[in-house]
Amino acid sequence: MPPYTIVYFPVRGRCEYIRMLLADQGQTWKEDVVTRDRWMQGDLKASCLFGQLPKFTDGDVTLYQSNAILRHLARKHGLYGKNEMEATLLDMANDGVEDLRLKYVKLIYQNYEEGKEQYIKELPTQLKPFETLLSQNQGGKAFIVGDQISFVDYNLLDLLLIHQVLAPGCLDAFPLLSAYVARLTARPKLKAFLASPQHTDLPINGNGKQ
Ligand code: 6SG
Repeated sequence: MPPYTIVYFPVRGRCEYIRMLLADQGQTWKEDVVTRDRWMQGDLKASCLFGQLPKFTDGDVTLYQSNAILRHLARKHGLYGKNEMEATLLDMANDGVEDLRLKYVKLIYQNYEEGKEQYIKELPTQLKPFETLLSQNQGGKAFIVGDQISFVDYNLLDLLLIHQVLAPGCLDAFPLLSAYVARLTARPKLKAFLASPQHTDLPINGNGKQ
């Protein structure tokens, strides 16, 4: 029995960066898929700390909030930098990823038809900081911070992959980000996960938009 369980809707959504971390780290986990009908019954929602999914269990411990789950796994699996300074920079980078993810989620769930064009127009300004961060670390040839993979790399990779679906070619003007995506997605375990039905069969979002 794997120690980890992901309780979530049948989407990539706010679990795909957690799944990518687990898959790349050679971990197994159980999926407890919550259908719309199940969620609408209300009892599960009422039992969740913030009334939302994902819910994550690690043995006896139950966690909520996808970024907290990601950080928990980072601490357990040595993915939180090699010193305090790197951990600080990782926190900064992850908050940047979260800021753009929130804009993306707002577009997808609240403003897709009216907002997509403007969103794509402003996307280079939103992506630039990550190109800058990469450029400041070993000329962009490594990871987002330091010389080993971290939880932020999985979160940022997911963010970049979903934006390539929304706006194909959006990374073309960013050579370091383009090479970073190619490099990370070529990691054998991550590559196998991204090619598996576990990833490809799930929609990115819960409303069919992408
Ligand atoms: C939505 O926002 O899938 N959780 C979402 N929605 C259901 O009743 N800060 C935290 C974090 O963990 C954000 C959690 C996140 O990082 S994820 C949630 O629980 C609620 O609030 C996106 C997603 N959406 C699918 C979905 C949810 C509501 C409508 C579509 C599934 C289908 C119908 C109900 C459930 Fe549905």
